[in-house]
Amino acid sequence: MKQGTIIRIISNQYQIYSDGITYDAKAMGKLRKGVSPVVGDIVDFEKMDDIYGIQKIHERKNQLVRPLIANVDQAIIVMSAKDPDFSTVLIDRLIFLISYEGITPVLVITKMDMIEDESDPVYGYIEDYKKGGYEVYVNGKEFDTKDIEAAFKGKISVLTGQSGAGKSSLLNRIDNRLEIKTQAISKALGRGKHTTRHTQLFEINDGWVADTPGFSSLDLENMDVHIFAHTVPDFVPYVGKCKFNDCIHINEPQCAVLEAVEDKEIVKYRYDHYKEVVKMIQNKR
Ligand SMILES: Nc1nc2c(ncn2[C@@H]2O[C@H](COP(=O)(O)OP(=O)(O)OP(=O)(O)O)[C@@H](O)[C@H]2O)c(=O)[nH]1
Ligand SMILES: [Mg+2]
Ligand SMILES: [Zn+2]
Repeated sequence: MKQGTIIRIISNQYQIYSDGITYDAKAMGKLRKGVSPVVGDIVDFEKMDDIYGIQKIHERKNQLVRPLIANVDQAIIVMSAKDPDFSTVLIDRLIFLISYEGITPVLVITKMDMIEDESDPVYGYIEDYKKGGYEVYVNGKEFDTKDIEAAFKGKISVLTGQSGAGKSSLLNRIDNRLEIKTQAISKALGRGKHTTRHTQLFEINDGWVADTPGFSSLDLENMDVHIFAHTVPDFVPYVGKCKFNDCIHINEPQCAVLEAVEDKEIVKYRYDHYKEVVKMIQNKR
């Protein structure tokens, strides 16, 4: 029996990477009745007559639904400085979603080559996110990618962000042998479809990076406001310090998060994005 990682799925054909070799395999009947393997799964497989069969899926550390991928160590939020416009609302929605799933968010701001004005507001936003405790990388055409490659080392990373943000282009810049299809945004957005359609893992720096069709909206139906209040990374240093254990940092007395916003330790617009999502979750119930 061999063990490997599922790096790609095309209809019911699974590509498994194991010890430097990629195998094509099928899911065995006994598996298919229960859970289907997804990209990122660690599986046991063996040769059956002329094909390889997946016999067992190892327990998942976590799982994202859109994109469908398991065992993610970190999610790279790719946001363009412009074209499409930089949006703190979008970044924060993705941070909330990813953190709620127990996955660490990392930011990459692309298309910085298109920013000419040194006083562009994007620089201020980058500082705000750094201050919030996030790892932030900037990139663009002709930029060096060494720092981002180092961040991929030994991990399973998933790229996420709106269509046209430059996710596939970033991977091509890191390794030009990948030759992933990219497309000018006017076309991509005009059709309302992503250029990248399938989730696939690429090997970069002893790690795996998933290029995905990207954007995934908040699944408010399934979000619990109390869990949410404890998983926003910016708030983590403060949550234990609120007067009430079940504080959701909206209007409770002696709330350490509200005090931090007051003291400008937490950036106000970022707190407001949190508050909007709390209201949205509450209105769903
Ligand atoms: N100037 C500049 N253009 C870029 C940069 N990154 C991407 N682009 C352009 O932006 C467009 C969209 O890039 P893609 O890499 O296809 O975007 P994506 O995020 O993979 O989009 P989907 O697959 O649709 O989700 C392409 O025309 C790229 O050439 C960059 O850093 N600088
Ligand atoms: Mg793409
Ligand atoms: Zn609080």
